[in-house]
Amino acid sequence: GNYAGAASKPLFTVNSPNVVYTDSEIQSKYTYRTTTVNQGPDGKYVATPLETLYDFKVDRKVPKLGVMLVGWGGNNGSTVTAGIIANRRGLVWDTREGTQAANYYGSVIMGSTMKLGTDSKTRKDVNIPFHDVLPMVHPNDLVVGGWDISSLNLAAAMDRAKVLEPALKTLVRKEMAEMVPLPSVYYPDFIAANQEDRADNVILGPKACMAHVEQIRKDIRDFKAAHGLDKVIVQWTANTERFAEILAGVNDTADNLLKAIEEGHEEVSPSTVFAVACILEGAPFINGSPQNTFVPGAIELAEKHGAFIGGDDFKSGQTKMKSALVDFLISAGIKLTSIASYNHLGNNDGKNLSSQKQFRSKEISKSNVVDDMVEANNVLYAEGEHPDHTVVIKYMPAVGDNKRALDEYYAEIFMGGHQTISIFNVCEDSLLASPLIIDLVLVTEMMTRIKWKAHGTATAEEDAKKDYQSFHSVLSILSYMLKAPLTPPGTPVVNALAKQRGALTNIFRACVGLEPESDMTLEHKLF
Ligand code: NAI
Ligand code: DG6
Repeated sequence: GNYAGAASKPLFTVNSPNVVYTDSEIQSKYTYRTTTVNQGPDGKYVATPLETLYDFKVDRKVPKLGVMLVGWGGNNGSTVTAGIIANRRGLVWDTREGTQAANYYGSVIMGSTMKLGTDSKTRKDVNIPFHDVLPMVHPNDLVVGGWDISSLNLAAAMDRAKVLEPALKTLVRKEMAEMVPLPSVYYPDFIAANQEDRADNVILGPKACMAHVEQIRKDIRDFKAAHGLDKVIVQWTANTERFAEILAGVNDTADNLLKAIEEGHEEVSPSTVFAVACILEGAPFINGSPQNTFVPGAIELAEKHGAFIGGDDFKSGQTKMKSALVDFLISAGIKLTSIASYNHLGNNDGKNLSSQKQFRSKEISKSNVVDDMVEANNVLYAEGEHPDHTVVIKYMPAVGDNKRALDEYYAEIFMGGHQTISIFNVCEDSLLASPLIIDLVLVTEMMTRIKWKAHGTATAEEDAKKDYQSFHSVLSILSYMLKAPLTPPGTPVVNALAKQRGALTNIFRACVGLEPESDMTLEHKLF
């Protein structure tokens, strides 16, 4: 792996006049080829191939990275922390089925591979770990901290979560017990009333104010200094909040949002206060829950400060399956007509979601995930036509973190026939979410070290003088890990899982001057 601070020797190098490796950077010239379309008055289309030449540069220095979780003492927060410790220490523990070793299963970056190319001799694919495509932080090197409105230390929090095996908990208990969440902001109206008994670790004051923003900024700075970190990334894995109302003059612009915080407006949520603090502090902020943390004013503020944000809502079990299955059905030309999705779960997330307003946030993020696939198929669906889609979530304490998700997909096939697909998905919710938390951190950090500039808008000399820029503040590249991907204002949302992975893979490839993986494999067809 790569160790913090070192630009370690990469697993592969690219042999091309367009790619230059220096000690500190990988520089590439990359031609992005796309297609622009015009519709004529006769309704016919003209498709024109378009080329843009970009310079990319990747900073090769892997930083010492901290991650601060809001909701650190929750099921996800305690599970991901124990998981990182277990991996870092290479732990092996007893289970009733035998020994189990720590792993990063479920992490795209740590557990999956990417085709690098075709072996010149054997003509077989050469696949490499995703983590080796660019010089990325290794999760074992992450320093974890964060906030929670509950004061339990992380060892007690992992007991409360009831996710991990006792033998593993024993091995990490000492280290976990020394980790105590910082006090957090708590505005009771935003989460379920049934959470109140947890809130014994709160920064005083029941609604937004600048003092809260400043306290969070100070917490980030102190954490950075205490651990000698180069960068900190903050992630919301706290309770699902209700939606904030979008109000003119309050959260519609960056200036209004800052004013609303100063004036203690009641429609500013804790998660938005965290987002604002992170944006002002230059720490990337990712929202792992469904609520509208990124009100228009927060997005504008991020753009103004060139700060990275991403969201919303981790896409772990049922929805990940949905965004793959619906992609398959509709791409196969099968007319999906309804999806009925039921969940029951018994963890604290389920308890919070048993309250109507918080459920509504989740219902929205779980419901919009097929829109782009339906809209893209104007053969099967008329304008405005949409499959029926219902989402039900019930709190069932007995099943704890072992969420049950039952889905029925009903589709119309050839000549009026029907296909019914029924899925029963059982999984430990936090064991699916933890690797996503890691991926979101690793990819976000990587994006802070990639810069680009475009050619072709001026002369070669003027192109050369242009400054490099960062990607847009809203990191839609994170979509694969998120249910309701946030995209730069005015740009489309992509939910189809294969496309989301394609974007992630191919942007990483472009940064080292490699063509997108097109899967055409002409080398195996034209010879
Ligand atoms: P949890 O309820 O166990 O943990 C949430 C933690 O946040 C609690 O410890 C709570 O005390 C704390 N908290 C609440 N308000 C806070 C605030 N203002 N500041 C700091 N801490 C605060 O829930 P879990 O299972 O860890 O899930 C966390 C979030 O992630 C939920 O919103 C859930 O909907 C979302 N999520 C979880 C997925 C999963 O697969 N586990 C997938 C998608 C989203
Ligand atoms: C039940 O729907 C509770 C939710 O928090 C989900 O478990 C969580 O959002 C994961 O959802 P999904 O659809 O990605 O499995």
